[in-house]
Order: sequence, then C-alpha cells, then structure tokens
Amino acid sequence: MTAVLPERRTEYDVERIRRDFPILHRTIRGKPLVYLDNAATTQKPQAVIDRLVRYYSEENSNVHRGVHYLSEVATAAYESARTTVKKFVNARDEKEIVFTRGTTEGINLVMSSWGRRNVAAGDEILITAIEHHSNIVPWQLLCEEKNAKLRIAPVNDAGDVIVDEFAKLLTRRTKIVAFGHASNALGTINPVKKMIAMAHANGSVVLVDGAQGVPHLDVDVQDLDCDFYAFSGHKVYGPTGIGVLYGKQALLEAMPPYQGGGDMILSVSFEKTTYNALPYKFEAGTPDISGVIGLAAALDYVGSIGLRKIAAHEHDLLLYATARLKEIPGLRIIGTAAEKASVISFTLEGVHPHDIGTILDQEGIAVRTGHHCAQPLMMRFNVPATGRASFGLYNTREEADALIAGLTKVIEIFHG
Ligand code: C6P
Repeated sequence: MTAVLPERRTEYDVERIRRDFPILHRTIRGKPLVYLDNAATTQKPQAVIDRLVRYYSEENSNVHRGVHYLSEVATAAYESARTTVKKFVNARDEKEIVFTRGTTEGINLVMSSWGRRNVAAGDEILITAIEHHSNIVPWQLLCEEKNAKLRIAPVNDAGDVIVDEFAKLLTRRTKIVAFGHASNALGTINPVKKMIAMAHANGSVVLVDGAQGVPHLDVDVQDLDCDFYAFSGHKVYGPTGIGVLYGKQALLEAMPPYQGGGDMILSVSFEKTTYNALPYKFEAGTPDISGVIGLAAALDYVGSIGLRKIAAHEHDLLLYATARLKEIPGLRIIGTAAEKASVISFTLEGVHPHDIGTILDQEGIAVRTGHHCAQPLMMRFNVPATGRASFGLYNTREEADALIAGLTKVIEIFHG
C-alpha cells in the first residue's frame, strides 16, 4: 500500500539548523547518525556547548556567596538565566522560577512540600492514564503516607484522555490534579487549558508535567493558568541535570522548604533557622550553575528559531512519518490522537521492540524501545513495549525515510 504523502508546507531551513549541532555530523557504525530519540533527550547546539566552555574557561565560581569578581560574574549569569526562563514560559516574576534537576525533581518538590502540607487522609489526587512514572510514583508515595487516594482519568483507544471521565473524577476531595502537557509514549497533547480550568472550577490545584510540552509547544504559564509547571532542560536542547519548576508565587510562598542547606536560609542558629525568600527557599546547596547558564543558552537558541516554526516543522515530520509508517505491513501505531507532538510509538507484528531497536542501531538510527517509563500505559494498550521515534527541530523527512528503510530491513530479517 502506498500512502498519499502530505505536501511539505513549512519554510524552514533545516540544513542550516543541522549545521549548529556537531553531533549530527558523526557516523554510527559507519552510517550517518539518524537521531530519533529526542523525547529521551535532545542534542545540543554549538551555542550551548560554547556557553558551557566559556563558563568553565572564564567565569567559573560559586553563586550568591562571594564578593569577588568571578562570583559576581557567575551570579549575574545565573540570575540572568532565570530571567530568560521567566520570559520563555511567560511567568509573572523571577520568584516563580525555581531551578531543579529536572521534571522529576520538580514534581517531587511539589509532592513533598505542597502535598505533605495540604493532602490529608481520605483526600484524592487525580492523574491520567498516560502519565510518565515521574508523575505517578511521587503521588503514590504521598497517598501511601497520607492514606489518600490516587484517581486515574482513563484514555480512549486513540490515547486521548476522556475529558468527561476526567470531569467525573473531580470531587470535593480532589486536592491536586497532575497531568502531562504531552505524552512521551504516545505523543498525545492534552487539552491542558481546558483541564486546568475544570480543575480550578473544582477548587483543585494543578500541576502540569511539561517535560514533553516545552520542547514542542509555545508555553505561556499565565495563559494556561496552571499552578505548577515542571520541565527538563535536556529535552529542550539544554544540558542534563537542570530543570525548572514554575509555581505561582502565592503557592510557593506558602510552601515549606523542600531541602535544607546553603542558599535556602537567611540565618541559622541551633534554636531557629529562618528561610530565604523565593525562589532561593527551594534551591538548597550549590546549584547546577553551568546547567542553568547552558539552559538559558538553549532557550535563547530555540527562541531564535521560534517555537511556532519548530512546531510546524515537527508537525510536518509527524504527518509525513506517520503516513510512511502506515505503508509498512504489520506495523501498528500506538497513539492516534488528533493532537500529537512529534512522537510515534509503534509495534511490528512478530518482532520484539528491542530487536527493532538493535537492528535500527546497526543502520545508525537511534530510537527508543521499551515501556518509556509509562508501564501502566503499555498495559492499557496491551503491549509490553513499543518502538518510539521522536522528532526534534533538526530532523528531516529524509531521516523519516531512513527509518522506513531500516524497518523494511527488520521485516526482511524476521519474515524473509
Ligand atoms: N522521559 C523519555 O524517554 P526527567 O528524567 O526528570 O528529565 O524527565 C522525566 C519525565 C517526566 N515526564 C515526561 C512526560 C517525560 O517524558 C519524562 C522523561 C524520557 O520519554 C526519559 S524516561
């Protein structure tokens, strides 16, 4: 079966963009690298690499601690990065931007600080069936500790959250609602603005797991009106080990510290310790200074292209790759929501996903195979694992073609 392929509609100089990413020019096993594992982590542009080198070559020092020149330079760069993040997600104030290690830590911070203070026995926490483990397990820990109940909004066969069921699960006991902006395993983009409004109408606080939102969508936390929004730098072309928790100021002000140590205090005595103001109250210990500065360089880079253009380019790749994948006999796409980020999960009849990944790797093609840290979702779709191709701002239709050629080889090997 030959599919009718969508016309290329975007004006986007992907070749120029590719030149910014040194790793894309290397070979893997003698073949050009085709990197389709962007949902796991993205590659880094030269601007980010250069910024990290400059920081360590010329500016390295601890922040908020020294009066010496280098400490002032590092502190200025660190705080200016906070302003960059604030603008990127359109937060109201720098105080609302807390640097974390990543999405997982951001969610755990909210669970631990807001959750422990506000959730009691018999209360409910509502999540959805398409969550990543990072947005399931922290809430399970809290439920166990507080004797609260975890409620799960179901998804339909396309991988869309069933909004009517979500509405029914909002009760007067629902203290917090937590869901992903986009699913890492299926690509589904949730109707987050609507879900946030529904949760607020119910009096619940809302956390959005933005790990797969920020890299693909123009996120405006004020427009969304979410209470918390967590994301990871490494999924948006920045370094690993750095992330952001956005929180509404009033909520963050009322929350106790998450960890104790340096930077989060105003004064310490054995009798009484007073905590620092926002956002430092939540940044105990020496932070990941280079990570923060590298993240700002990444956001500047993404901003220089423009998220709307990136989203249009990735959508073109999604439609093109989906149409071509449908040509492959025995291939089943898991996750067919109308609104999807550039993530395609699939199974191939008679072939274990790990074998798909291994054979594609021989062709220089990087995809993720496994449960994608979303085991309950795999169970919902009755598959142990899937192959997953996830596209980023530098991918091309030719790379989608390479994936199809690689999968054709997989079929030849398994089915002759
Ligand atoms: N998903 C993937 O291959 P961390 O590890 O903290 O940076 O991000 C966790 C996380 C949370 N939520 C969603 C929706 C995610 O996609 C991820 C990370 C990667 O899909 C690694 S498991």
